[in-house]
Amino acid sequence: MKVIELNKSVTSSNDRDADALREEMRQNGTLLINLMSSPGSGKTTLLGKTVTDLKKELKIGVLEADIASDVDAKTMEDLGARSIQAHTDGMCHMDAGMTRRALEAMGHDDLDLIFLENVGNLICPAEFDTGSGKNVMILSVPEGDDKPLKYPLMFEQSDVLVITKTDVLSYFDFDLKKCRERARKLNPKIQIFPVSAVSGAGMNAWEEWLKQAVSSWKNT
Ligand SMILES: Nc1nc2c(ncn2[C@@H]2O[C@H](COP(=O)(O)OP(=O)(O)OP(=O)(O)O)[C@@H](O)[C@H]2O)c(=O)[nH]1
Ligand SMILES: [Mg+2]
Repeated sequence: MKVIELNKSVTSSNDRDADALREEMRQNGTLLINLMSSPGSGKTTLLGKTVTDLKKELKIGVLEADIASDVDAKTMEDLGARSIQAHTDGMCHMDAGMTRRALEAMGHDDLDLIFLENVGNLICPAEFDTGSGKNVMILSVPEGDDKPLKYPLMFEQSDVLVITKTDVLSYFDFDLKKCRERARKLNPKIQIFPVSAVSGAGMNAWEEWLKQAVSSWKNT
């Protein structure tokens, strides 16, 4: 298992670095997806199911960013994705320079799709462009339907909202309709996929969106 220790990028313009990385990934035909959410919302579980379902059709890599440990990268490798664990030196987000270094250490030229599992929290990752082609956020049912009100930037920055753990909806007062309305008020273009990575409900629509996104990324 490869582990890379990253520290804060020293360049002055993260936005410029992010644009340059995005352009290179576009030239290479590799879609980088920045996956953001709270700790424990279900990123690794969703990715595990997604990799298992799509690995015959797409070459997939996963960059796992955490403050410590390598458990998530090990899980991904066991499921058949190329993976690297990036340690962020205590930082609560990935920036474009850190993402580039992790990509280079993993090796990515032959991949169709790469997920960056960002550090778990709903604040800092939304503030730093990683150079990804798409931003995807996860909100899980136990976290509550009020999160768009509390963390608006994350919802504004995301192309897709995956609402996960829908298999436990009946145990919580999570209002799917209210959550959709709150997210769309902040970001009218956001695409929303309710799923359960455990029962598999809704996974098909999310995976179809991914395949479509990879194909349009290659053809633009
Ligand atoms: N019921 C249910 N549990 C889920 C689902 N997805 C994930 N879980 C559980 O939620 C817990 C956390 O899942 P992870 O996938 O590790 O979450 P994560 O976002 O990767 O966590 P960090 O990397 O620590 O931020 C685990 O116990 C999973 O089994 C789901 O769709 N339904
Ligand atoms: Mg994880």
